[in-house]
Amino acid sequence: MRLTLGFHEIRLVILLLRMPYFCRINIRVKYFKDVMKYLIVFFLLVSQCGFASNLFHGEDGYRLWLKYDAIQQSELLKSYTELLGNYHVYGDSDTMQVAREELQFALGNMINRSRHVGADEATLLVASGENATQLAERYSVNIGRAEGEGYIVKQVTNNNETKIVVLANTDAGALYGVFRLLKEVQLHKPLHALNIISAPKISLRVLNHWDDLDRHVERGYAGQSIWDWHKLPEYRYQRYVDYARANASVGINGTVLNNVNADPLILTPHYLEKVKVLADLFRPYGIRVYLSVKFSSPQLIGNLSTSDPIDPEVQQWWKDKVAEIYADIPDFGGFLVKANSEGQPGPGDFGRTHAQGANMLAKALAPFGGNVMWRAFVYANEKGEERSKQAYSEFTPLDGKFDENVLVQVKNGPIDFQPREPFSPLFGAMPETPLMMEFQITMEYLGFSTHFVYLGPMYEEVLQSDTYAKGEGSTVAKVIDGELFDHRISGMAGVSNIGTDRNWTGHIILQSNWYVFGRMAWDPESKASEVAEDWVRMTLSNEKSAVAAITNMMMTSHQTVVDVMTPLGLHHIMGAGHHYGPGPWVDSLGRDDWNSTYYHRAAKDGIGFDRTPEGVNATEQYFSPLKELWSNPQSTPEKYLLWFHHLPWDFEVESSGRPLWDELVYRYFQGAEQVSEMAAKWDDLEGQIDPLQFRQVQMALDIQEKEAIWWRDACVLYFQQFSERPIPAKWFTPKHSLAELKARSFPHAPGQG
Ligand code: BDP
Repeated sequence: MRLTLGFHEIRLVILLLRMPYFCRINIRVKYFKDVMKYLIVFFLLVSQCGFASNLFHGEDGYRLWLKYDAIQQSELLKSYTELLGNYHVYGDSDTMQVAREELQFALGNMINRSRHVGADEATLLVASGENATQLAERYSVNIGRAEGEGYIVKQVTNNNETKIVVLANTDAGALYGVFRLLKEVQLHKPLHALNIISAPKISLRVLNHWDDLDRHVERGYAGQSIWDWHKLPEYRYQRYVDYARANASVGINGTVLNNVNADPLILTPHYLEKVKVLADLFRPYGIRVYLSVKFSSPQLIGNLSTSDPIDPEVQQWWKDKVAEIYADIPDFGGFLVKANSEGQPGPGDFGRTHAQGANMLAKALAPFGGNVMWRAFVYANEKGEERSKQAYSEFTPLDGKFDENVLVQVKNGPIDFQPREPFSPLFGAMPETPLMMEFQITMEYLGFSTHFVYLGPMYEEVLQSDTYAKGEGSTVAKVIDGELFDHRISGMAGVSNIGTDRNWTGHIILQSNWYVFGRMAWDPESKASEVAEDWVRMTLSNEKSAVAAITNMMMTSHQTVVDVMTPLGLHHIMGAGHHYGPGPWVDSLGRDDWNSTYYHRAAKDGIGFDRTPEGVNATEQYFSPLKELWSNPQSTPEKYLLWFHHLPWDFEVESSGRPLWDELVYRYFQGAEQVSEMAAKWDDLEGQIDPLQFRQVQMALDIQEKEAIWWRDACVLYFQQFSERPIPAKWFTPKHSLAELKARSFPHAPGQG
């Protein structure tokens, strides 16, 4: 236990010591001091036992970035009250109704005035469709630019009257516009020059919940699944609605409720009745519900003898099932499918291709406007092909063979959500198929939910990577938003980090990953730093110095976790199964491609995976000039060095001039140092943010510091067996022995598969 003296504690101690003066009582000073000493010790103990938060104001994080705290600055308050205090929301659809409710709630909190009045009296007008078109004419606004779910938020003047208008073509667009306006207020932005036009660049912006029907969350570290299947359909938590509000506030418009390792029962009437309730609750917020389905469902719950996609009975079974779903959920989004991957059934079991499997489902969904999101996360040890190459080999021949309403969902990297990977070579290589991005928001490979990691920079790095598919500038962002190959539908999925923890994500900072996912799905050109700043200002503090300090910490936190775990392009060396902690020694799992030794290839002659033409030739899957650049260690970015190359221990690392071994040790040393620095910087924030949030992050940083040293020692000592070189003493001396670290076991680590 670390004894932390916050400024509240110090203030109280001083107060206690000065009591005789305040009380002006005549007691013997010596006796008084003794009593005070006991009181102080008692107080400190209580405060360190976690009760202190009860004594002070504590923000538990439930409100996420929608805190809507009261505006204190009088000038701002005056202008907001003048322009926003009286509003009118046109229309009475459920969506316009929730837009009205959100305004009422938010403005009531922020400016203490919130009145829905007649359109003439109102200074804030919110409208969609025909109403918006009329207002646009009256105020000379070009609404055409707010396409689809887009919106315009603008200050307008007509006959000397100044108003704020939120205009959209659709109801969902108007709701997004309302959230955007509320964001401006939360950020304390002036309204006078307000002129925002925004429309999503990606059509399907979807969370993937890896939630099981028993409420276990695969790779979830924030409590149980928020879907209480057992109590549905009757029992509807307020949390369901707050979940929808949070998603709508960042433009997320879809949610896949259940795990990709799907339980076939989700398609039975018993569960569909529950799914319908969630769909009804989310609909007003512009959110469509999707389900993960098991490919063998016709056999498992339909009593058929096969699930072969070309079997007419199987096709009919899916058609009937889809019709049954749409009868209750008319805006059902469609299916997400993990097939022939990690033991899941798929069309391959019947000698059919992924396209045949996907198209069978697509044909059932098409009449209702539903989509299939077919995952490209496939690999099989038996294939004998190196794992990073398999998805490309299997899917590129199918380009052009998928039905119109199929999207192929591709993880950002070619292996599996590692702290850092080069982008998957599939991006750019399937011009005829809409490829959907799949990012991991949850913290499986990134320190579970105790590490301070903001993923914005990682998402940005991937999205801004140039695939060169159509020459320079063919970024991953342009592939997935449909621009590069002119696709009608586009998508981005994020594997959710949400659970029943009061603060939703287990660690307050990790709320930012849900937030940035939404922002980047809306606009994949977003800047991670700007998004981080917005999030900090709405969630933690609006004070300049705190905003700068926290944003800086967030922006470096991803590189830190890479240095802590897998620097220089190392990957997949986590503990077996649960992926908790280091496990570079893992070499005895059922399949080669689950073992750490398969990936790092450390030996006396060096370390790293030769994926060049001299090795497994994975570089050939990339377009020129990447395939040439990445085949040569001198022209490979250092961050991918050991991903693509097996290099001798004395290979000179260009940026530092150090031999590879020294550089590796240095990176691990630096990773642990960076975490300590982060902890120190966080300590400096005491008193600047809410005490409860401050303490929670501080305690998590204690864990992260301990684990960074664990990673450092484990990896350096393990690899040293091969390098046979010393650990430069100027950096550190390991705290643990390799034998002790290898003996650690964590049978109850959370989030297991
Ligand atoms: C891996 C996870 C596993 C998932 C799998 C997937 O460890 O739990 O089922 O990805 O994406 O990273 O299907």
